[in-house]
Amino acid sequence: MNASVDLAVPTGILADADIVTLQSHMLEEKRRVADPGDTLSWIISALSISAKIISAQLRRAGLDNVLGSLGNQNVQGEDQQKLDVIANNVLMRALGAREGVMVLASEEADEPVVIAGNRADERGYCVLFDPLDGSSNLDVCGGVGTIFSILRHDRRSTRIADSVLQPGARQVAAGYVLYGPSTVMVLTTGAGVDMFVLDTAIGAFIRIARGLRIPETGATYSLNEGNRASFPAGYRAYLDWAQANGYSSRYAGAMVADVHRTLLKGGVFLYPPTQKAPQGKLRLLYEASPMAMIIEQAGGQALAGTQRILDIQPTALHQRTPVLLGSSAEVAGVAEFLDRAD
Ligand code: AHM
Ligand code: MG
Repeated sequence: MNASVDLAVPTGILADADIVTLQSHMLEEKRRVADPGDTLSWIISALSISAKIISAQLRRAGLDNVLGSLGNQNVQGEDQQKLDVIANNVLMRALGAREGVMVLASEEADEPVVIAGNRADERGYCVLFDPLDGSSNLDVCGGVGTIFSILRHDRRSTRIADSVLQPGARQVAAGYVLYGPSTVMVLTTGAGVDMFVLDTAIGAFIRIARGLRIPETGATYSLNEGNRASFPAGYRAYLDWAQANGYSSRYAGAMVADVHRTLLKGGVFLYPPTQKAPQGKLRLLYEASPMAMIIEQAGGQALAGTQRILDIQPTALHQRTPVLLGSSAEVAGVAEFLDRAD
């Protein structure tokens, strides 16, 4: 007996009306973002190829024996994982070769790298990144991510390298890649937030959501509660209130995974000041600022305690900041506890 063959288009991306790759998305964006020479698109394309390479390396890490520590510390005094260095090299190579990239700055490098050969040009860009955020999750096959921030070169800086020291409000694009069960890129170029999933069969990021909006509320908080005793009083008072009001706790220990869940499901993500880290643990320029831009573009709020993260004028590449971000009403609720405790 002949089995009948169903030739209907299978469900999944092919069932949708439009199939838009990250590349074609950037062609669409070109009309809105002033991007002479398509430099921004080329930078996003370098981030995309880096994400594909890093994603492939991560999937094979246990087989290729590249898990674990390198035995070194980075400039922040943190243990470097082998994959931190691999991911950093991939991004440096892919981005360093792009025309119009003037400065690269990474969590894994002490100083910004000025790309030789690119003249100081107001159309040039600075790209800042955390190559592999949450890398201590690697050994247990937990989610990790890459975070990036893109700024135009600031002609007023006396040294080209100082051009990276701009408030987050000046970012022209920001985003992250989450390496989880799928590899997901979330991107903003200043007009909303879009989400792409890597289709490994065809090697392309496919847009799966446009104009993402973070839920206005969400009864979930995400923070390292082990540090509770050393949080300032306002954060402790908020936790007492949240627990008395049926809130859930979710914490992956990787900012990209925790912010991604917060973006999609609502709630708040926090990294408060602690006695050990009075400015918090997270870095302003390549962790807090790009995440703040994403969250604000999705309709949420992002504060450093009570000040807007995107308004902070940075003074050092690796400076830290407290982080409180997520659903607008939830962030406002935490901020009230912080105000009251002052
Ligand atoms: P990393 O950039 O060295 O990986 O550190 C940043 C990570 C974030 O992903 C995460 O939110 C935070 O550190 C977790 O810190 P803790 O282990 O103190 O909760
Ligand atoms: Mg990090």
